[in-house]
Formats: sequence, C-alpha cells, structure tokens
Amino acid sequence: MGRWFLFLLGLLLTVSGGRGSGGNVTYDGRSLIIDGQHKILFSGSIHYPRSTPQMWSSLIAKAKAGGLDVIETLVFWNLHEPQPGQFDFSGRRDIVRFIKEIQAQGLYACIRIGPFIQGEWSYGGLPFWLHDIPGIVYRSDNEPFKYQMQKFVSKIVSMMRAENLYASQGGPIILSQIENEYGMVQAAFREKGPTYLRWAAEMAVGLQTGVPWVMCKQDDAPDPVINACNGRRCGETFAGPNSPNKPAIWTENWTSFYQVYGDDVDIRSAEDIAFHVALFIAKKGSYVNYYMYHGGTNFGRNAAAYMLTGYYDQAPLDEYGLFRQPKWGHLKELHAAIKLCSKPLISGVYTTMALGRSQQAFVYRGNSVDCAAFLVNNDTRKNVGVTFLNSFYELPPKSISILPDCKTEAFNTAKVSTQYNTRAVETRQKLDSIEKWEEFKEAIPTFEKTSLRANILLEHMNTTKDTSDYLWYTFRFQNDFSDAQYVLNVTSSAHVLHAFVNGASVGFTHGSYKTKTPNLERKVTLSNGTNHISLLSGMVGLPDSGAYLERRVAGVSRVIIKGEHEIKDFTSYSWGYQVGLLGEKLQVYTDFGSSKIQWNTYGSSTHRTLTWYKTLFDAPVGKDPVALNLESMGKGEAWVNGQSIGRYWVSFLTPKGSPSQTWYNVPRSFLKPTNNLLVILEEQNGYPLGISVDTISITKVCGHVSDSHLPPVISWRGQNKTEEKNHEKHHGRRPKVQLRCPPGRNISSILFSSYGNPSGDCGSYAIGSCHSSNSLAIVEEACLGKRICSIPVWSQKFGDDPCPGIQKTLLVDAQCT
Ligand SMILES: *[C@@H]1O[C@H](CO)[C@@H](O)[C@H](O)[C@H]1NC(C)=O
Ligand SMILES: *[C@@H]1O[C@H](CO)[C@@H](O)[C@H](O)[C@H]1NC(C)=O
Ligand SMILES: *[C@@H]1O[C@H](CO)[C@@H](O)[C@H](O)[C@H]1NC(C)=O
Ligand SMILES: *[C@@H]1O[C@H](CO)[C@@H](O)[C@H](O)[C@H]1NC(C)=O
Ligand SMILES: *[C@@H]1O[C@H](CO)[C@@H](O)[C@H](O)[C@H]1NC(C)=O
Ligand SMILES: *[C@@H]1O[C@H](CO)[C@@H](O)[C@H](O)[C@H]1NC(C)=O
Ligand SMILES: *[C@@H]1O[C@H](CO)[C@@H](O)[C@H](O)[C@H]1NC(C)=O
Ligand SMILES: CC(=O)N[C@H]1CO[C@H](CO)[C@@H](O)[C@@H]1O
Repeated sequence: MGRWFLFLLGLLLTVSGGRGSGGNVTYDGRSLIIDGQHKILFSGSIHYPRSTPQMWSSLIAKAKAGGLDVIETLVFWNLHEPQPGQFDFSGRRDIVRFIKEIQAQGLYACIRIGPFIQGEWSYGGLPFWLHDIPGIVYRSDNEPFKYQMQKFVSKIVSMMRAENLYASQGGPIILSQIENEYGMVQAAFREKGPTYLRWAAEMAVGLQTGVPWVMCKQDDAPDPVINACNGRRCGETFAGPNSPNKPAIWTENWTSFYQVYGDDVDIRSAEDIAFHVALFIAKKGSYVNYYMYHGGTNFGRNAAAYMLTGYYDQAPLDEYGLFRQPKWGHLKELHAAIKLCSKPLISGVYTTMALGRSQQAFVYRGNSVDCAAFLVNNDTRKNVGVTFLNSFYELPPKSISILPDCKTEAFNTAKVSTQYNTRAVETRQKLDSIEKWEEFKEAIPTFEKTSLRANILLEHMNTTKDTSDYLWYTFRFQNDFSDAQYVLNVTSSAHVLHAFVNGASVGFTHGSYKTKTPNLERKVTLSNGTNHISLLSGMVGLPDSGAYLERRVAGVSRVIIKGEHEIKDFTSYSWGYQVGLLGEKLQVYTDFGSSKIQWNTYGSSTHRTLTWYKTLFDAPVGKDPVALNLESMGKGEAWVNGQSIGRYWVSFLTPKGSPSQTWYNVPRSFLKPTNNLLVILEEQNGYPLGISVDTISITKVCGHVSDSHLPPVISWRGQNKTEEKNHEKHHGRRPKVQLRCPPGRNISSILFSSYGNPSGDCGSYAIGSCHSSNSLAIVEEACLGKRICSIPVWSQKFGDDPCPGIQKTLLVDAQCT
C-alpha cells in the first residue's frame, strides 16, 4: 500500500510543477530541457481546423486526462493565405486561440510550421497561387519558393512571438518543426536538395524563437535542428539522433493510418501502439507524438487527393471527440507508468541485458533507490517467463512490462485492463418527406455558353486554380459520319469524369488513390447535325505528397470518337471551358444564394445526375455529436447553414463491399435549434429521401479482466482523488473490471456477465465450461443505476470458486442509457 502511495506522489510531482517564465528550451542527448529540467514528454496531434473552436477545450482536456503533456499541430498555409497577402485567422483558422487554449489547460504546444505539411491536406498545405509564380520550384533551392516560404514562416513566428506564446517568453510552445519528411524527396532535387535543406534550417534557427526546431525523417538535419522519426515502429526502425547531443524524438506515431475512399478502415490495436511507445522510451526515447490523437474532419475541400472526409476516426479520440476505448485508457495507463520512471529514466545509468532468446531488459539505474526497468518479450506467439534481479515475471507475447522500481510490474503493454466502448448511432430524424425537398438541376454547359476558350485541352488544376473541384470541357461538332455506332473515348488524369452528349449523361469513370482513372469508353448515339459534348472533370482534393508538386497535371488529355470506319480526334480542337459549377457560383448552399434561384419540387426531373437538393431540419435535442447518414447518396458535397461539412463518396465501395464512410460529421456549432439549411450537391443518382440526421454516442461499455492480471499501479479511474483512495483502500491492487458510462448516462442493464472462463472478448462472447451462477446478480448489484462501477475479479466476491485451479476471468458487457 505504502509503495503505491509513493508512486502516486512521485507522479503528482512529475506532472505538476508548472511552467516558469522565459527560459529558453534547450536539449541534450537525453531530452528536451525546459526550465532547466529534462523531460520525458507525451504529445498528441490535434489539428485546429479539423474540429471547431467550440470543441477545442474539451479535446485538449481529454488529451490532458489521457496523460499528454504536449499538443502538436501542423500550420495550414493555404487556409491562412488563400490569396497572396490576404490572411485569414478566423474561426477554425484561429491558431492563436488554439495555442492559448492549450496554454490555459497547462499543456505545452508544438507547432509544425512546414510550411509544406503533407498531412493529407490538399496540396500539402501549399497555397495554389504559388503555382503561378514564374520559375517556382517548391521545396528546392529556388529563390521564388524560398522567398515565399520565409515570408510565411516568419509571419507565423512573429504572430506567436507577439502573443508571447514561445516557452522562452513564458508561453506553451516548446518545439517547432520546419519542412516535413524532406528526406523522402530530397534526392529528386539533386544538388538543390541539400542546399535547400541547409537554408531552411538556418532560416528557421535565425528566427530566434528560443525553442528548438525539429525536422522529421531527415537523418542529416543540420545542427542545431533535431532529426526526428515518423512511423509506426520507431523503437525498432529509428537509427537515432544524428548527434550524441540530440534527443530521440518521435514526431509521428501513427495511431492508425489515414484512409482513402475505397479503403477498409485500418485498425491498430491499443496493445501494439503501447508496445512500440514503451520500446521507444525503453531505448532512450524522450518524446513521443501520437499522430493523430484526435483526427477530426476534413471540412470543405481541404482533404487531399481521395482522402476521406473523416480523418483518423480510429485515434484515441474519435472523429467526434469521443473516447475510443480501450485505446485512450490503455495509453493513459502507459503514460502514467512511464511517468513513474521519470527520475531514473532521466538521470539513471542505462544498461541492457538479454533475458532469453527474444527477451531483453532495458534498465535505468540511478542511486540505490531509483531504478526502472522495461522487460521486453519480442516473441509474437509465446508467453515467456523471465528472471530479472532474482524475481520471476511472466511476459505475454509481444509485450513489455514496465517496472518503475525494478521490481513491481506497474503496467504490461499487452494486458488491457481499461474498458472497451461501443459507439452507437441513433436515427433522430428521417429526411424522408418528399414535400420537404426541393431540387435544382445543374445546367450542362454547351460550347456556346462558355467564355473561356482554347484550341487545346487545358490542364485542370491550373485552370480552376483550386477554386472548385470541377472543370467543364465542352466542344461541338457537325456529325458527318456515315457509321451508325460510335464510341466516345476520353482519357483523363483527373479523379472523376462525367460525360454528356447533347445534355444527356452517357457515363462516369473515376480512379482511386492507387490507380489512374481508366478511360471513359462509351457507345453513344449522335444526332444528325450539331452535337454537343460536355465533359465534367473533377478532383477529389489536390495531391499532397512527392517532389515537384508544381509539375503535376490533371484533366482531360485526349478525346476521340470512333465509328466503325473512322476515328476522329478532338484533342486539338476548339474547346470551351467553365470553371466550377453554376450552383457553386450562385452559392446556392447559403441562405442568400439559395433564395436567389428557382428551386423545383423534388423529382421534377427524370434524371438525377448533377443535382442540388435542399431541405431544412431541426437539431437533435441534447449534446451528443450529430452526423448525417448519407448511405443512400452517391458522390458529392454537403453544406449545413452554408458551411461545407466536406465531400462525401458513399458509392465508392471497399473490397468488402461497403462505403468507406457513411456518416458525415455536423459539428453542433454549425447548427441552430430549428430550420437548418441542408444543401447537397449530388453528382450521381443518390436518393436524398434516404438521408437521416443521427446522433453518435457511447451506449455500451465492456470489461474483460483475468484474475492474474493486476491493474496498472496507477489507474486514475475515480471521479476525484478521494474516490481513488477509498477505492484503493477497499480493494487493494486486485484485478478488477471497471466500467464507466459517458457523462449523463448510467448503467441501465448488464447484457452479459460471466466470472469463470467465458470465451471470446468484448466483441463477441459466450459462457464457457466454468461459470459462477452469481455472475449476473453480483454485477447487477454493483453496477445498475451507477455511472461508474468496479468489480474485483475475485472468487470471494462471487461467493464461491466455480472451478478451483483454473485461471478465471470476468467479462461484463453493460448498456449505458
Ligand atoms: C535564448 O534564445 C534566444 C534566441 O535564440 C537567444 O538570442 C538568447 O541568447 C537565448 N538566451 C539564453 C539565456 O541562452
Ligand atoms: C522483434 O523481432 C522482429 C522480427 O524478428 C524484429 O524485426 C524486431 O527488431 C525485434 N524487436 C526487438 C525489440 O527486439
Ligand atoms: C497556368 O495558367 C496561367 C494563367 O493563369 C498561365 O500563365 C501559365 O502558363 C499556366 N501554367 C502552366 C504550367 O500551364
Ligand atoms: C481509347 O483510346 C485509347 C488511347 O487513348 C486506346 O488505347 C483504347 O483502345 C481506346 N478504346 C477504345 C474502345 O477504342
Ligand atoms: C440522319 O441522316 C441520314 C441521311 O442523311 C438519314 O438516313 C437518317 O435517317 C437521319 N437520322 C435521323 C435520326 O434523322
Ligand atoms: C469525490 O467523489 C466522492 C464519491 O463519488 C464524493 O462523495 C465526494 O464528494 C467527491 N469529492 C469532491 C471533492 O468532489
Ligand atoms: C444516474 O444515477 C444518478 C444516481 O446514481 C442519478 O442522480 C441520475 O439522475 C441518473 N442519471 C440518469 C441519466 O439516469
Ligand atoms: C512516409 C509516410 O507514409 N508518411 C506519412 C506520415 O504520416 C503523415 C500523416 O499521416 C503523412 O502525411 C505521410 O504521408
């Protein structure tokens, strides 16, 4: 008991101890040094424009409660400077307010300025207007680019300085980043790569922020810039800092992976993340950033090529900011366990020793009292028993036990004692009433209606300047073919292509993140006389990665019409262009724009391709996050009260046959209580009457713990410290299942409870050969009607041992209402 208390105290001392004012942040081979103190830091990425200012405080609070010390964000140049010299730092773009919110909650901040950031953000964060600067080559030793880059980076740095936000001024920013993963592309720039890189480092350091700069995936980052690792397994893959005076920093620890349309979701387990973070720290890592801690939403047209609108929904805080369990809780316990090791980690002598063929100990020994050890079992299949300093430890497969005193296992990365959550969707309003919908057909432009003309096929991005996803290519011709059958054959390197002949849709084709857009080849019927061909080229976000982004091309590149005996090539022909859609130009998704046009009753047109739909809906009562279920739709974009909630693409199915994303986040702050204007641009033949307004919440919690599974030494599960202490007093450090419903909900029923050897896990379970008949009654008594409950995994609690000699577990699944 006394020992736990000391640990507790140690933890409190480590995490509190507020920030002084005005010391420069420095570093040495061990870690960053803030206010003269070495720090082992946990950081998490939360990107300010991927949520709303109304969500920031709660997201940051949840990150803090999860044991983070630092919030990291990229800086989004194209959001802040949409036109040269015209800056925007309002609303979701208010980076100063975001950093101040971090500061208000007593956390540190890291800003990754880039300004090339990649980040699955359209054009990697670069404003498209850079493209029109003569002679520019991005991210190279190129004067026009360096001039613009320096101007923007200096602007951000001086904004931060003006608000006293650097730690050297008493503010929260302890670290910043210049460039991003340049090591991946540097070779493409030949001799201009290294010179650019040195320039970038010098330029950044010259801004004299008083806090260090990092470059990630840049093994040769010039002094004093710190090279950092990005990836999933930096404990195994990182070659280490390029100087003994630099600390080991992991800037992007992927908590899952970004998702593109057509992909199934990538799930990375809590155990796997915990293993690699513990390993990185065990091997002298000092700073770990979770990419992402909260992913959020790519509102508007901000997502990069083919990226989903929802971003890293699998992160510890999901797209809506709800806890993703057990990830959030397991990592929180990991952080607490590592914090208990702070003293020896920072000042102890580091040694490693083999404990078996694939087992190893990483030990930090300070004076006689301070000693911390990480026992690693790298065997992916077997439980392995090891002896360390005369004690015996059983290590589950691929796991690390953390011993903050070189004796007591405070945490094991493979033993999840935190609860599991199930997210549920509730339909609150079906928008299925035909009278409530109106439609507006997008006009299919003909050559005569266009004003922009060229005798060649223009490149898509350079023509739209990214003011829209869409570009119309039109031409007209006299039909003098003698053939009856014609094939229209269009080659395009844009992401999607719709073809219309004489105003009627004849086909749609699209590519994917990994594959080019296939040619559109369609049999078509032509009229005698003049024929109008209109091709709609669409981008689903601009590319965000690779060298020479300014040279990328997209759009229609070849058009032929083939009859049985003749091929006519229209590639070099008289083309007419229209940038964007009419509905976009009229802003029909705003109250004002919408009132300016004549909407028709729903279904008044026979075909549905390229249609704007409009309706009103009320906000669901309560505080649960809101999402639109767009399952019945095809592809397009949706706006609520004039704000774009992003592109959707439910018709692009994954290999398993389902949409990559069905629900689309509508932040509460976009909504009024009643009469919210919903406008949808549907490119295909979606069915808006199938849309519903849903809420998302955690409605089920589940725990699964074995009786050999001691809970982590520190588990901050109570509502307050008094509660924790009382709990500890009553239960000691005994394995236990702990359940907690979200605020405002209580446990209303126990769906399953078995003390014995239930099979399965929280996802799917069944009673095994050993089962205490009291299982349900005991758990109901302990939990029903409560928001939080805790049940020891202990025979005495269940009255009797249902099967002596057998290892038992307790699995409880409960409903929160
Ligand atoms: C802090 O950093 C600034 C800017 O890099 C530098 O000018 C100053 O000398 C540093 N102060 C100390 C005390 O090292
Ligand atoms: C564990 O084993 C894998 C596969 O053999 C190896 O790649 C990895 O580096 C090992 N990790 C540790 C921490 O020993
Ligand atoms: C892009 O468009 C501009 C006109 O807006 C033109 O001057 C320039 O030559 C074009 N660049 C390329 C690479 O096509
Ligand atoms: C369409 O054109 C491409 C060349 O641009 C050619 O390879 C392909 O065979 C053509 N398809 C048809 C059906 O003619
Ligand atoms: C088109 O013209 C040809 C001859 O000029 C004629 O045979 C054919 O019937 C016409 N087709 C239509 C649909 O008018
Ligand atoms: C802490 O929680 C306990 C039990 O839930 C409650 O009785 C007590 O009033 C709380 N104390 C504070 C300071 O909130
Ligand atoms: C949850 O239970 C508490 C008492 O334990 C009660 O005050 C509260 O009203 C309940 N909440 C709900 C939503 O049932
Ligand atoms: C090499 C690589 O995959 N890098 C990725 C690291 O993660 C960031 C954010 O997810 C991406 O932008 C990079 O593509």
